[in-house]
Amino acid sequence: MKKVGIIMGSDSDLPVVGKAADVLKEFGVPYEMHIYSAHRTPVEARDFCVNARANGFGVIIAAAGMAAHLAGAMAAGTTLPVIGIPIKSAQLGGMDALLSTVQMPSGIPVATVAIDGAKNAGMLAVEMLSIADDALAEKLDAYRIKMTEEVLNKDRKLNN
Ligand code: RP5
Repeated sequence: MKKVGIIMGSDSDLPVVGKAADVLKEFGVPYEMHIYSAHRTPVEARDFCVNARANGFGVIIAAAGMAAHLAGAMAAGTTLPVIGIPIKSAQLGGMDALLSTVQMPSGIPVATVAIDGAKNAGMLAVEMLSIADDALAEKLDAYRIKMTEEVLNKDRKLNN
């Protein structure tokens, strides 16, 4: 199976970004995590995305806060799908990173999830890999069924 690359701009992003890794673990999807910044380590960030496909990656998740160029920089260096996670900042609450991540010029897409939306980034990566992996697609079906049952159980309890 292809790996997922999880790249974050700073170790301060890890408490949020770890939730994407938790999803990948739950679905048995291999991944690598790195701290590469578009601003502080541009050479390493570029090297990662340029070689990602040859190194066995199928999807890249890129998380950054503030002037968040990381996901866009990743997307510029690969034709693999890139999922962007805008990270909440103390100053602007994540709107800064959301706009920096989502407003990509046409031709270089970043599939942007919600501010701090690391769990959905992990889910989306699994869904992307499931296109070529029937066993993974079955796991996703089972996950949906379980989620539905959990909600309906809560609904039943509400009126009892
Ligand atoms: C971004 O700047 C990082 O992704 C992080 O969200 C933010 C702040 O980084 P630190 O100053 O905490 O390292 O590049």
